[in-house]
Amino acid sequence: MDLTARAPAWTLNGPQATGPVTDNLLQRGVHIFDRPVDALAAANLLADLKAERRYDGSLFLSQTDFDADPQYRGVNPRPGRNLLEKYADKLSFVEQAPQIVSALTDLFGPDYELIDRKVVCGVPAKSIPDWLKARILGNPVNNLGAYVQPQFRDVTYFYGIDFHQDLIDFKDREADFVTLYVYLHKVGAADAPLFLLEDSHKLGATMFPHDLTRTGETGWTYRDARGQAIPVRQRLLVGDTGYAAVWHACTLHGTQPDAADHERLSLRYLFAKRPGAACGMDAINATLSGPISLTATRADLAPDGSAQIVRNTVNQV
Ligand SMILES: O=C(O)CCC(=O)C(=O)O
Ligand SMILES: [Fe+2]
Repeated sequence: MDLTARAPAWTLNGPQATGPVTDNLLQRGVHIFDRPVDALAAANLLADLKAERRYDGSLFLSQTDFDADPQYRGVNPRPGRNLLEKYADKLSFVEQAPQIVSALTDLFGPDYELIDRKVVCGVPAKSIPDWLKARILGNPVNNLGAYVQPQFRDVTYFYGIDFHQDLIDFKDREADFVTLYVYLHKVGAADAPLFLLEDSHKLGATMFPHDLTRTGETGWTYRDARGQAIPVRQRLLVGDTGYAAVWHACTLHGTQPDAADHERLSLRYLFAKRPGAACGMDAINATLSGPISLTATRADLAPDGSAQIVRNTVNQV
């Protein structure tokens, strides 16, 4: 990522100075950290997380138990049921890392809010029971929370998720936040890396599933419902232990199902602006050519939370 300091494309009235991270989110929708967070601390946390449980077929309910009472909602980590709560005092390698603090200060000013933090697990194909694989085939969002045993729902488990904006979980909220992702081990092309579409934040908030047409090896055309179309570039987020990236709430990204023979364990944070003085994030949002909030963020779910659209774009790459 080009970190060369250059004059921002906008000006702010007020004392808030912003820098290269705001500039990268404004220009590309993403900032990839040159400097990873402490890899030793990341490996240490990973060892703890692995000692907690096996991230394999033993996570799941039986087909009979699932079908007896399918629950699609309320199956993600939440306060009181979040594995990271147990390891809160081991997270300073991320939360106090100078490059992370400086990036968040660049975007939000010194007073920003942590709105969520959790472990995300990409579950490898071999760990998913056959009945479940058949059932979720082709679904755009394979969050497996509905199918894992209740005591394991303190982590979010994915078997791929189609291109989405993280705003998807926040109807009626402005895109006043960013996602910070940290890899706890080396993530290569086979380890369910994130695919991110650079420049895709520029259309603002749009409804999931998104209108994307491939134009080449890494190129896509992205359309909104208002008749705008822009070219966006696919970037594979691969890197070593401690790799970190931060993206705008409207930046499209997704993952393919985990083809490796092991799980991918990562940290996912959301950080938001606190009410107050204009900050870098406001300057970014002022440049978007679409809304910064939606009254409905997704059209893929039936009223009970199960999938009613079976279609997937990221898996066609
Ligand atoms: O880690 C993944 O597989 C993707 C997760 C993701 O995009 C999310 O949690 O919003
Ligand atoms: Fe996401």
